[in-house]
Amino acid sequence: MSVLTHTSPRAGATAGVLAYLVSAGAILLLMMVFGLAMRLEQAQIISIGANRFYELMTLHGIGMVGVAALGGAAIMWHFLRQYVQLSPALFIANLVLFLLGVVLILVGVLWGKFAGAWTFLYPMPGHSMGVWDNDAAALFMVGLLLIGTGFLLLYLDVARALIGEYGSLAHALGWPQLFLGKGKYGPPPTVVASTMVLIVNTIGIVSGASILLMMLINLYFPRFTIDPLLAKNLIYFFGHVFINATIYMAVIAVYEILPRYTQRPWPSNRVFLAAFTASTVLVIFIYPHHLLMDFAMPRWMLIMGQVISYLNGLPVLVVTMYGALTIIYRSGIKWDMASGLLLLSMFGWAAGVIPAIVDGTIVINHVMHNTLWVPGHFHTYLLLGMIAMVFGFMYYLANGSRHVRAGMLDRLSFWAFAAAGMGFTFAFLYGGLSSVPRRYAVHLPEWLAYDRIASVFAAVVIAAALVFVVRFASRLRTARGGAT
Ligand code: HEM
Ligand SMILES: [Cu+2]
Repeated sequence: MSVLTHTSPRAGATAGVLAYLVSAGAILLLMMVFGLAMRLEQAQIISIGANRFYELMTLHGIGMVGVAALGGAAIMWHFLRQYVQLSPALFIANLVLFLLGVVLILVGVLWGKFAGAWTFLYPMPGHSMGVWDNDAAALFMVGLLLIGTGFLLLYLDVARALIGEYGSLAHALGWPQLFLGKGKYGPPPTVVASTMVLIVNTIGIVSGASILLMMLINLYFPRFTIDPLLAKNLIYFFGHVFINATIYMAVIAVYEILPRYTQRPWPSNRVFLAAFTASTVLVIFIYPHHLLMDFAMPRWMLIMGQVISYLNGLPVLVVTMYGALTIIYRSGIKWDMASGLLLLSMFGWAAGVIPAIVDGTIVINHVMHNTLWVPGHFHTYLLLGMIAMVFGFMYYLANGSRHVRAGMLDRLSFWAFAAAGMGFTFAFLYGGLSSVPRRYAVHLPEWLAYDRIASVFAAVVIAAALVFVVRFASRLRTARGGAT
């Protein structure tokens, strides 16, 4: 088993990986524009009306989660392929199902006017007060089911490949090294992270699919009712796990690219293995932090949600930060767009976790939860963390998997993205501090200043993202044939 991760024979991306990234880039830009439109509506600069706002909010929420999953899967698949035999056909099948799902969702929302948010909370999809009909809700939910099915197939293939190579998932997580002291280092970080993601996401997707099926039956046979609290638990379990898994897939870019740049290995020592095993368990039990306001929930579950919220993200975040800093320190690394974006992503991820820990505290949650504080938290770690990792990976491929000095426009876009991204997320956090509710199409005059400043920052973020995506799309040929 190789400890060194920078000795891969081939580094060029397959057409499948490029198709994933081009799709993710295109959908990302569109969803960012929808996000800007929402902010402009709240700022009362444009007026699209509340119904349109909630349609865009639904599309933006689900679309961005999808983009994150697609980008993360591309990173995971690209690097995991060095160690195990993955099926290219299933990889493509997932993309096809994804795009089919996107079409159904777009039709359900833009034509059918479904606007029940990406969290499709029961019983809202079936009780629209005349805004949309059951078929629109069904299109949205079937679209989600298709997307979930695609990812499930992908993860089953990952499981098959990992078990084929390492014997069992426990081995792939490095348990013999962690618990039995067999050798100093476990499987490569990419293998460990992929194993974690496949375990938690398979459970998450199956829960999501089961509640979607129940709700689809309920739409057409309303006598088949569902316990709303059970539904909420299943939905948030699925949602929490699925969006969290995206960052554990994307962080593989950090584990693979920084070692290549610094010519230093990133070994999976015991601390690393322990962090991933801990997170594998914790990410499953943490989701009640979304239900802290539901008084009908058993008290012990809420306390568990609070306590685990403090613990969950930290182990992997800390070992990754520590690993990244030690690997960079005195390595003489030459900075370029890929390594710069990856370093920014570490910062964005860490910064985004802080407001989450604050909000995961029950007494604070009762005041903050339905405010813009929460979008402030997740936009920080998703936009400046997760999406920055995807952009870093795009540059890495676009540069032929080599270090390439960044040009003026790229550099300018980098700093614009970082600065405006922070300004944009701070505007959400400040809104939260001033008790501005989230998911409101109409804002009070006192709140408009935040909305307007945020709109300017959002426009700058979009311009920078456009540069990143166009740069990548124009260098697909280099990305295909890259060499280390
Ligand atoms: C230019 C970039 C972006 C802009 C302008 C933007 C804007 C917005 C706005 C205005 C909202 C609604 C906030 C509210 O009033 O409740 C929102 C919600 C949301 N955004 Fe973004 N966003 C951006 C990037 C992202 C990214 C990169 C992601 C994830 C990868 C993301 C995921 C979400 C999610 C999941 C929601 C929650 C929707 C809901 O409450 O149902 N956004 N965004
Ligand atoms: Cu959560």
